[in-house]
Amino acid sequence: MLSKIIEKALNEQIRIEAESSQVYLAMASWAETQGFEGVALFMYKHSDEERMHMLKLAKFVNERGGHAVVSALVAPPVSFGSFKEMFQTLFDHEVMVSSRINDLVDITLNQKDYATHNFLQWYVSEQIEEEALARNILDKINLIGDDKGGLYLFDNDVKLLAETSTDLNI
Ligand code: OFO
Repeated sequence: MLSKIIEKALNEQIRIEAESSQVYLAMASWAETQGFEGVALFMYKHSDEERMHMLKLAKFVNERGGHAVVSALVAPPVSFGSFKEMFQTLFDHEVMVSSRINDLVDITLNQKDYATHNFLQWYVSEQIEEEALARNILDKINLIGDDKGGLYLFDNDVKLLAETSTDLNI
């Protein structure tokens, strides 16, 4: 049985994962309107992944006798400036999520809830991969800058990455 403190903290994480899904969906839509099919596909998949992260938490909360709450979400931006800015936003967002997961792990230790602590290890590993991938993409886009030809090739690369990966791990 979950304590009220853990239930509240997990519900907060459910909201964060849902907002992540919305942010990446907005990025996908923006990239699509700019004609960048690969980046759009990557972001659509990323958005689905975040929804999966959210559902995994919701099911865990309910299985352990709590109540997963579906809360109101902050609307994401409509446009993202440039691809460089967009991938920087993505990277910063993932760093923020990692720090929230770490806070959650801390709470489970304080509360001696080892089952939830164990469950959260999946998210800890996931965040290591997500940050690494986001950093990798950001490095590439920093190299390209605003070069149109480079961006075209970058879009193709990202498309390939999104198509070949069943789990983007982001
Ligand atoms: Fe990309 O973060 Fe979920 O966990």
